[in-house]
Amino acid sequence: MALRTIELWRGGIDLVSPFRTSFGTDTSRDLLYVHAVGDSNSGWGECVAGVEPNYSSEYLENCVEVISRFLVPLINRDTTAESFIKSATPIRGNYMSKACVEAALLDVQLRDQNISMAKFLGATKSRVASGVSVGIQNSLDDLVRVVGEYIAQGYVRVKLKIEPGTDIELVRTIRKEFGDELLLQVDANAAYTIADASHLKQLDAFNLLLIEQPLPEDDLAGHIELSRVISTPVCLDESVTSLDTARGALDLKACSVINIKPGRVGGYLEAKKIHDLCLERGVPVWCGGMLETGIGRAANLALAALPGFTLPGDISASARYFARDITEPFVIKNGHIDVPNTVGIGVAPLPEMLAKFKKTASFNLSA
Ligand code: NPQ
Ligand code: MG
Repeated sequence: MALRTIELWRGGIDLVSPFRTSFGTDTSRDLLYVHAVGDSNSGWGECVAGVEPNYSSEYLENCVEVISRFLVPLINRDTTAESFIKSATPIRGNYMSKACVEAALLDVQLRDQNISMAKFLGATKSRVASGVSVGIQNSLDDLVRVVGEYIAQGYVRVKLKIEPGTDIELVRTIRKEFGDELLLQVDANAAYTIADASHLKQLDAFNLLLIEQPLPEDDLAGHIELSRVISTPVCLDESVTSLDTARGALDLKACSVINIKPGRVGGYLEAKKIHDLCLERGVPVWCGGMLETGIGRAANLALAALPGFTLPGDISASARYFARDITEPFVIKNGHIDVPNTVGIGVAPLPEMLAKFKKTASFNLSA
């Protein structure tokens, strides 16, 4: 069961509503998929990079370049996800590029082996609790309405995007409107500095599950200091790019919770290692989201079904982001989403949706 070809597919899907964070506003999702075609099966991986380098330094066009010039040449007909990741060690950074190639290779090899991604990773759950990430709105009234709609749809946890100037009042309003029982957390996407520590300490009054990535990605010392000053648990997202950075952040007490995103850490194999470390240490983790379509969402569900994922994550229903997903849509039922249990990631692009995408590159593999 050998590989034959690596294809790159590009396209885009409009979002059902604009998604605003401290770093920008998105109205559509530009997409890059890696399609690994083998003798008997094929697999898909979704790149989580955005068009601009604002969530992190990675961006979509750069991923196309890195995958084409540096990662595809590492792949031959016998390459596996594991051998690929090992051979890609000399390529520094570029986590999102590595992750989507690895995901496509994993999907095809698990299909060849006739096992599901969930089983391969060690899943212990058949469905996962679903949380929702709510963008910055134009007014508090809009925010209350939007959060109310998501709660009515069954989301079991709400994450509010915050930035300087729209933070404490916003949390106070949502607590007042929806009560103390609501599982609530905030995400700053690195919009503050350690000089804001006493300001952020006001959040301690609202019994939040956590504050996610308050300070810049590289400011480990700042997160250590902030963790000492505030009682709200600090969770890292952008700062955690590998098992090593995860271990360092925990050893130094820069955070007490980790948001695991396979794309951000270079793949599902690395994501599982971070999960295993956190499980061993009793550190809660949850699975983040990058506005994935069904391809990335399916694989994330398999990961989030591991036992250490004790907090509800950002894996929402397809309809949270897209009127039509590229796969069969993932739906929320009683606050949960089913984990795919058929071979590989369990889903593939629908032909009528893929028809709107373009195959932009095709690389034939040698022996
Ligand atoms: C986060 N995701 O947890 C990210 C941020 C994010 C669901 O809040 C294009 C590419 C748009 C990546 C928007 C959620 C994005 C993006 C937001 C990542 O920090
Ligand atoms: Mg985040």
